Amino acid sequence: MKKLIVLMAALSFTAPLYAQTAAPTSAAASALSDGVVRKIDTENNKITLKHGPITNLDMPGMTMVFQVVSPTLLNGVKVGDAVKFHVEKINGAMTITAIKPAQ
Ligand SMILES: [Cu+2]
Repeated sequence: MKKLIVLMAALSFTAPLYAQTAAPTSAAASALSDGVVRKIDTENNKITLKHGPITNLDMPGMTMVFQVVSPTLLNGVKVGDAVKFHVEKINGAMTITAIKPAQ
């Protein structure tokens, strides 16, 4: 039990540090992938995308649910939109850090 508490304390300490370093700085970190919005869940900060290959995560195209790093990211897109987005693995969850309608 004590071990678990120590682990959780360590996780909660490292999480904000990771969030700070997750800001896109390199080409790979800012790579945009193509997708189409299938569903938006503003209550849970989640979005379902049918996406093309995500090169920075070595993921082939599929339809899946993503977390968004901030609820405001969901304001600029709607169901049916073709979008460009960037996703990072943050604390084990695929998390969208940027998303915008495709031109
Ligand atoms: Cu996927």
